[in-house]
Amino acid sequence: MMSRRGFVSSAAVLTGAAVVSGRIQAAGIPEAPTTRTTAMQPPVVPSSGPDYQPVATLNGWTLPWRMNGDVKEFHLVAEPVVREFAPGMKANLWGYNGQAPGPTIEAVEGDKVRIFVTNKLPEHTTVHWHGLILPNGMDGVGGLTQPHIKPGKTFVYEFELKKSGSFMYHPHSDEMVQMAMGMMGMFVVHPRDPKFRRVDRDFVVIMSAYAIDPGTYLPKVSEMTDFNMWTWNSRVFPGIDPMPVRLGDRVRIRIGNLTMTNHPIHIHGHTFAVSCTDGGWVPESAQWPEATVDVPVGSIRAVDFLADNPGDWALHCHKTHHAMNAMGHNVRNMIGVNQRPLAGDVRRLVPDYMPMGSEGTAPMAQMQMPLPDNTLPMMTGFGPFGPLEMGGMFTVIKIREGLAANDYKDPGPYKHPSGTVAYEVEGPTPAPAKQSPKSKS
Ligand SMILES: [Cu+2]
Repeated sequence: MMSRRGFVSSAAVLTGAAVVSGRIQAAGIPEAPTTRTTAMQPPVVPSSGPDYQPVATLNGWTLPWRMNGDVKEFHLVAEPVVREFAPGMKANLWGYNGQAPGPTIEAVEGDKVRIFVTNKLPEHTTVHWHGLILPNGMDGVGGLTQPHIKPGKTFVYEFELKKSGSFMYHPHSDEMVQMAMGMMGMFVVHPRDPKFRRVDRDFVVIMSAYAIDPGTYLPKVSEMTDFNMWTWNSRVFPGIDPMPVRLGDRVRIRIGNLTMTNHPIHIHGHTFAVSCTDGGWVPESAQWPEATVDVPVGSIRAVDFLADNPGDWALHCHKTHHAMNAMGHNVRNMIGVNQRPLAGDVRRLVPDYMPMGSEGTAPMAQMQMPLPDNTLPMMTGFGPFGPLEMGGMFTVIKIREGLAANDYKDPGPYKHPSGTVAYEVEGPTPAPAKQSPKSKS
């Protein structure tokens, strides 16, 4: 990732010209930082202006900016990108500044922002600022509020951030294709009052879904229902960063949904409450505890919780097909079916044939089955006790004592205090006691 300090200082030279003319000239466009890494970049601590707790974008980054007078300037470049979903699978997507999703934009309530958008796609685009209150002509709906941004052209969006909260950006132009190709990002506006709803760790996840046939690289953009890659920040388990958290931290997870269905997001070992939506902050008096929060299509739910229970806690979509990778949809249910007599016949035609599924699909997660190129196992990932049999929208919140404030390194597996892990009964299992008819009351 480029150095933000270098970006800010080189940009200072350009200050002035644009402000005087009122209309931006091409020479006044800030450089567009780009990154190709899927490793989470450290949160960008504010060096000027009001203090805030910067967000950590899983497998992502925050877009650097420059100050031009009293305006914060950003530069998004819409372009084709290659995104690794997890080691072993890449997809040809469209995104911003080298990645899909695009970088998270962070600013402060009351900031004036100027966002340059350069189109390097083969077709026109726009950017809609989802949830933000702004002048109609800055809303980014192609054809309705502005002309489309043609390939090779740069447009400018300028507005003041009227309120803090959790927002998104995405095209409002050939939406079905451009969002199915991965074009989206989060837009976090921090409160001007540094103490307002302050947390110690603030994670950002945007959910997108893709239909990518095993062995291929390109999403099927006209798919409406049958997606097979359910992603957080265009990553799937085990490619999704864990969330390292210090015991006692107040934690926020902002979850945006730009897929075509809802996602009930479930936390283990804790309860959380929805603190913010893409409409704004939820008053504390209107919150209630939950262990699962449904994130509807085209919306954001930010959940807050106190990390008071150390361990490795799963966080995942509770739709089981969304916590697995491709190939899960057309498997026949063979549980209880004796396939042995048939297997010999099939092997005469297909010598490598292996009957599977009579005892469930867990055995598949334990063996390294041959897969087409660029295809992830349906159920995968290993933990200290064995296979996790997961994929898709799944990660682990790792709550540990004594982590440093800005330490987001994976602390490794949790060391359970002795006597706190489920264990096997020793000796033969006794037959269950039968209830006698007489004991019925
Ligand atoms: Cu889901």
